[in-house]
Amino acid sequence: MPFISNYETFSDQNPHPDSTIQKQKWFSDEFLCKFKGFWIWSPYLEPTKKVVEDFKPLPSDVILASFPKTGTTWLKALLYSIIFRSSKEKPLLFNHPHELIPSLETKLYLEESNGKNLEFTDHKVRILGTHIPYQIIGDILNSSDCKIVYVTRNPKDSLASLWHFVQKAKKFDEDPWTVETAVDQFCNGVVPFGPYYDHVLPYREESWKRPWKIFFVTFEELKEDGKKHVKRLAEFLGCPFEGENKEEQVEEIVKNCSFEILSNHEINKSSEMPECFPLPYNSFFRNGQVGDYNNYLKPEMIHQIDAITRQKFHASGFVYGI
Ligand code: PAP
Repeated sequence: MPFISNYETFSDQNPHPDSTIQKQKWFSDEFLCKFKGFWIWSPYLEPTKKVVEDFKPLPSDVILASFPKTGTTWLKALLYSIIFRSSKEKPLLFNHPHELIPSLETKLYLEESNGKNLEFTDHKVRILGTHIPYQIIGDILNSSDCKIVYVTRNPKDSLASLWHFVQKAKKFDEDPWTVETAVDQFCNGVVPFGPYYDHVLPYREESWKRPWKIFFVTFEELKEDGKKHVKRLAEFLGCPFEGENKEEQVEEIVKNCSFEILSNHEINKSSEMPECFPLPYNSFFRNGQVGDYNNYLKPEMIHQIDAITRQKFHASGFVYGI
């Protein structure tokens, strides 16, 4: 059975009609397809192409871009809480962040409506997620005055998080997806929306060139000083915190979006499956720690990833990820 049910999955038994598409096994019977230099998990290939063909951001849109497992769910909760903070309703208590803030290629263009349900919100500001790399979606995002928020996370925690996430997807008795394989694939860039390093660097570079357009933040920075970055985000989004109780407002948002609080809402603890995703709501919340990779990656794996991090990040002036 394919990992996802409502979009076609291509495999050796069911090849993609365009046989020129380069494919690589990811795990079990799941494949990644090469698209414009990046590896896209096969069910997301067509939706990604549709985003590229069809999506036109509005100037008021806020786009949350990220590589998978780097803090997307957390940022969705934070952005929603910052932007709609005056609302009396508290939808985060009853709605999963991924449903409150849908992603382009994994939801809005995944379903048959082909992006028509982009009119999903009554709010003046649409917040939309995407994992599509800057090299593919950059021109589209630059075609309007929309704002982009990019979150990243150190490569080893991102990889460990992805490995755990995938373990929930399948019974791996006959064809296990080992940490060794996951590390090798990651180091070779064969990972959904990867290579990871090629995903992170252009968003970072653009945020340096045009800080009014792209806000770049790391998972670790948010963990260290959530208040500081929530204030910065609000300023970037043009809705700075004001008034006598502004410190309390910021504290409240940081607290309500913390792993401890967010992961304890019934909806986020639920083992039910969301409508368009084959993993339960609770699979987006594991432990949200920094450095948890130490519990899963062997020293030689850490060396292998660190060597690439030095070569890709440090050599280009981004001293991060080790
Ligand atoms: P996605 O790209 O599939 O949406 P994403 O939300 O980016 O996934 O990553 C999930 C990770 O964020 C999980 O990390 P872990 O496996 O290392 O635990 C998840 O626990 C973590 N996470 C989710 N919400 C929060 C939060 N509020 N604070 C900190 N970490 C969080």
